[in-house]
Amino acid sequence: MTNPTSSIDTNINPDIQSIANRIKNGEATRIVVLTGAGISTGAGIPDFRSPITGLYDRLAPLGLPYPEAIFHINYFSHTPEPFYAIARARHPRNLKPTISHAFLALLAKKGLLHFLFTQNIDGLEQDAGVPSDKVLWAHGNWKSQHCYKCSAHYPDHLMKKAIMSGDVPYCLQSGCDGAVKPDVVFFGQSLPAEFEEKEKEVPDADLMFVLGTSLKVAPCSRLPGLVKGGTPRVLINMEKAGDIGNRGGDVCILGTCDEGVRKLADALGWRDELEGLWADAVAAKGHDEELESGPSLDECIEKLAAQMKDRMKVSDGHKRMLENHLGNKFANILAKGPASK
Ligand code: CNA
Repeated sequence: MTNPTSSIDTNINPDIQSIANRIKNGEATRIVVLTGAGISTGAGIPDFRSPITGLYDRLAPLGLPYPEAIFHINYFSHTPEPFYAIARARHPRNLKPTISHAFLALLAKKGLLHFLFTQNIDGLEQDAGVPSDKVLWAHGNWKSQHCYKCSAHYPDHLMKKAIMSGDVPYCLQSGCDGAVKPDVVFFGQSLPAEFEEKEKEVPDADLMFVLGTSLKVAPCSRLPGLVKGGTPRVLINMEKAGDIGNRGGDVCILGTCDEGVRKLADALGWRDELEGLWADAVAAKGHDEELESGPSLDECIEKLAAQMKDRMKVSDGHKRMLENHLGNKFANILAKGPASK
């Protein structure tokens, strides 16, 4: 069977062609890119906000106070269990970069990528070959971990054990009882200091690509607004996002990121080079057998929901026992009458 997305498109949309012409004519040499979870859904990592397939909808059985709670530092500080219960299924482990990640690597290879802001924590940009000095992991990544309380480093091999078992790892420093957290920026935490520096360079862009993001999480959501008026902004996403499309020069390529970058590559005449770069990156990605096996995300959620229900039953049981106990005591007091002085 032939893959319809793999054949070269000769019927190119004029908006896409105009962006490609800009690049081919040397009018776009300082390209700034912002990526989000939608660039990695094709690699098998669910995004947050897509209905049904997104993580927030799938977490519903847990009855969290609000879906973001699992990634909020305040919630994690007293209830880290849900985060670790699903950590193994969400760990980027053996996931391969998508052709969209390879497109970014190709921009870098051609000297056109000024800078990439990624909101993703999966590290697939680097796996695809984007040089690390061209990327800001605005929300951190899974590559290291520290105690959320005292910031002590926690060893990689113990972290891997925790992810495999789903048990919360705790700080090894004596006297500290803080949970260990991967160096992912949680809601309620600050972004890396470098963000403010790099943000200042966005107005220098002569083209901006925004791929796979709902633009609902600040401060990255404000980056497209910093691009100078008249400079083209290209959104490649399943749906409209932010105000992209409202300015002259904006182009919205709606659909999957992978389809969108293939169309652009066709218009640029880069298609074969892109497919080759992608194939090499996929082949080069290492493989960790131990992390490969394990329950799926939905199985992890189901198991945790059952545990939470059991705990509720226990606390309901305690409540009933206490009510009975207090009820009996109260009845005894009433039977004895008021205590005499
Ligand atoms: P989001 O709010 O879940 O939005 C994702 C966007 O991508 C939505 O507009 C979707 O319609 C769109 N989308 C989904 N799949 C595709 C696809 N194949 N092609 C094109 N568009 C698609 O996620 P954001 O990134 O906007 O929000 C920022 C959060 C998400 C950050 O804090 C991340 O850490 C977090 N996140 C990261 C990952 C990851 O590292 N891969 C996964 C899930 C969430």
